[in-house]
Amino acid sequence: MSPLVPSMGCQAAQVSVVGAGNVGRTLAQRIAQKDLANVVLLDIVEGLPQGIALDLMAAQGVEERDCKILGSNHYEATAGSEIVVITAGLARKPGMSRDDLLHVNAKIVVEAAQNALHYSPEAFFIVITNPLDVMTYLVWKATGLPSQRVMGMAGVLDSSRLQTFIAMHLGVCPADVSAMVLGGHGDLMLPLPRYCTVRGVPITELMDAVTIDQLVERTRNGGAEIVKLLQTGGAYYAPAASACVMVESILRNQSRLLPAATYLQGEYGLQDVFIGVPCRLGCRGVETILEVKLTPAETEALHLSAQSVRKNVDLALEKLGLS
Ligand code: TXD
Repeated sequence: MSPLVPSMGCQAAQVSVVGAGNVGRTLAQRIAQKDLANVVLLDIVEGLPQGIALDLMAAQGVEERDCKILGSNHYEATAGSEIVVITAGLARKPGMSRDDLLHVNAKIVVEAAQNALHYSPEAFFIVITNPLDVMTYLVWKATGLPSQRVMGMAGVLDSSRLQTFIAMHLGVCPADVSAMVLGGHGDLMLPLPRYCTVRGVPITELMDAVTIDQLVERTRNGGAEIVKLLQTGGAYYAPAASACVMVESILRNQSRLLPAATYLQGEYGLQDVFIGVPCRLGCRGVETILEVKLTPAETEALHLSAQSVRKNVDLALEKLGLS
């Protein structure tokens, strides 16, 4: 019998996940479970990404999957990635707002993006680190990439939370609910009940205004509710699942219409800001921005959210010397 030699098959796609903490490692697990791509997990802590990667690799046999998962502390290992996901940075502690993380995470994210770009010049960047919309802007600015190749994950998560709360309230399957949350990933996010439906039926026909307001409020505080319960760290299962949907839409060119933090150049009356709006994500990254009709009050709320993002972008750019 001749010995087996490794096959020289086609090159699988590679996704690098910077930050092997809760979100990063859970995302790596989901990508592997879905057989989407090989994964490189990178972290600053020695041994951490290697240990997580080995543990995830050890599950490949029972999962009957064949993704390579590699852990490293060096960016060389990320070379040739199709997608780089940035989760590196600090997470919130109870009582902290996302904006409290601004300066420390800004430095981490900018360095991570520049290092990763050096080894993967063709990559798409998906930013997860908070404060999300600001970090996404900084990655775009620091890399100099076309805006279609840089996006932030938050809207998929916030919409999924609202979807779940609506389903829990009505006692229906979350898969039958469709929800839309736009705006920045913060207290000023903009859930849009008018665009939330259960199998096409607007929720405004299924519940009263007071109930809708309560579900919207719970969505706005969805992250903080979990931070308060956990006491150490924040949510990660739903964030990782949400990021995975974006990764999949790009890698498999699914053209899914997903709310993502994207660069606006006049859309929604906003300029030079990354904020969550519906985007078509495919093999060219952010391929289209969908402008849904907003009421004057909704437009005002979106602009307020954008103003708060821009204020923090200016602060961070100044501190980083990037302005
Ligand atoms: O919707 C969203 N966008 C979010 C964002 C949903 C959930 C979490 N959100 C934010 O993602 C959260 O507020 C944090 O800013 C990030 C990561 O959250 P996670 O829960 O994964 O935080 P962890 O478990 O603390 O992991 C962060 C890892 C940790 O292993 C650090 O060692 C690593 O980041 N880290 C670094 N890696 C590489 N390079 C540098 N410089 C670095 N600094 C820290």
